[in-house]
Amino acid sequence: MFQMLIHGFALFWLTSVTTLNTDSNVEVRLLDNQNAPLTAIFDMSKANDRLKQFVSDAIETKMTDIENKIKQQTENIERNLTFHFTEYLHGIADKMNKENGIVFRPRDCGEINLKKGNGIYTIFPNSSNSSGYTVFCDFETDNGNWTVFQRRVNGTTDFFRGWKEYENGFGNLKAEFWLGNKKINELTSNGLYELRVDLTDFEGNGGFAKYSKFSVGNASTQYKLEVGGYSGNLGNSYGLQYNNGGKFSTKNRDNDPYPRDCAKNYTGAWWYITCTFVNLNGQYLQGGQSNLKGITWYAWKSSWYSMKSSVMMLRKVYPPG
Ligand SMILES: [Ca+2]
Repeated sequence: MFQMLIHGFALFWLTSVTTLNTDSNVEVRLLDNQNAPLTAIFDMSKANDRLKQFVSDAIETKMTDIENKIKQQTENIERNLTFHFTEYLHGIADKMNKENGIVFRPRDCGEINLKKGNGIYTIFPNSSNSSGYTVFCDFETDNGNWTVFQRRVNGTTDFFRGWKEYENGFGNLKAEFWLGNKKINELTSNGLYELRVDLTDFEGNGGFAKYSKFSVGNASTQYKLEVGGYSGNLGNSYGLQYNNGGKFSTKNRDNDPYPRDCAKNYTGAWWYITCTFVNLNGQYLQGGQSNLKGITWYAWKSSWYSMKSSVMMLRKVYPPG
């Protein structure tokens, strides 16, 4: 009879245990409350250890089962979250790729995404020109993002050239070059641009001029210069401001109002008027000679001192707001 009672209790207990589920603390507590008198009865009645072991094993098995279920559920949640997160990341990546269709066609050095230091990059200033062309980008000077369009360093490249060559450009982007009036026009037509000029002399001094407004017109304007908003230390009153509104002239194309031919007199090619205080495409002269045919910026030296190096570069101005 007693044996049967024990079995009855055990059965009741096991039934309770088997109904236990993961999200029911109430049932666990209930079970605990039931365990206390049961255990007491077991102890008092000296129920056989085998049954106790059986019950204990049953609980443990169930707990392990619950544990596994929780583990599985957690894994499912993790998997779902990972899946959704991955989907989300793919979504972002796709969006970025679409945008990169534009980003990977930078119109100037400022729009280049992967800036791997100063050097040569391909840009696409004109949307109708699908192949683009290469330019030298300066990402270091004055917060970078400059597209370089002129450089003189040692006189290895002849700059006393004709109209077509100045129109299309010449020289070596890594050394001395003129990017070309067509390209300079195209570049400065993409918005508001600023100009920076860096010069060095043969004594180790450097100077710069910045113009907050810079553009070069198209061929029909004879690549007319518009420049304004000077800052820097090269000086402006006998600087480039004088050339504002000037048409471009070369040794075989005289567009200047001077009765004679400025390009020939100054052995260069520039936006001469009558004629100029700045002549950065003039002859490369060694050792700081004073000669108006040289690479000059009169305001800086108060003379026709010919520079050791010259760099001209442009950058898009993003108006605030
Ligand atoms: Ca003339």
